[in-house]
Amino acid sequence: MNKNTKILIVIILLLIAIATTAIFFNRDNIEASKKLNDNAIFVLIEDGEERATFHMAEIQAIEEVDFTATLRSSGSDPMDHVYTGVLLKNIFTHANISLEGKETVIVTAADGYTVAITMDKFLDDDNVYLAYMMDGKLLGTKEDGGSGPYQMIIRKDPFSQFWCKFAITAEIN
Ligand SMILES: Nc1nc2c(c(=O)[nH]1)N[C@H]1C(S)=C(S)[C@@H](COP(=O)(O)O)O[C@H]1N2
Ligand SMILES: [Mo]
Repeated sequence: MNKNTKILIVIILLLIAIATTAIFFNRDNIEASKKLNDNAIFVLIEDGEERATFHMAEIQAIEEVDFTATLRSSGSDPMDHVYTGVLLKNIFTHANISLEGKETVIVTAADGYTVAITMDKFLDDDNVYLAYMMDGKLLGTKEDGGSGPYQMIIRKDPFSQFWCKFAITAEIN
């Protein structure tokens, strides 16, 4: 074997090693994001105090509904989608948190985004949802280009900035 052939073989072996490592890391990533979805918790806060945490399965067990809403994402035309989720107020009720005499609900996201919801909207029977699926697919995380695992949707709101992607907590005051 001449010197050039040896160098070529070393380079090829290195490339194979790099590719293999990349595949392994990617597989880890896929598993990690799946876990993140399954383990995704949503926290309820009342007057500054953490009152309850829910996993996705627990939220799904409350009262899962399908509803349509118009997604207004920047850079694309408004699009109707079927979302799957639970009325946000039902999650509070499920945690035995009273909705009476309260003034606002504030939803906070993993990226620091917050949305305040007035009580009249919040108490509506078909408006403020915590969704985890769109068109039958999990919303996914910010890391994999999704808008979840949870997204707060105000379906009657014409202003898309009042929806909250990557929602992690809701505080009632
Ligand atoms: N967590 C989070 N939610 C968010 C935002 C955001 O930056 N972070 N942007 C809002 C705005 S301004 C819009 S128009 C809608 C749609 O965002 P998109 O254009 O990124 O799809 O999400 C809203 N919810
Ligand atoms: Mo926006």
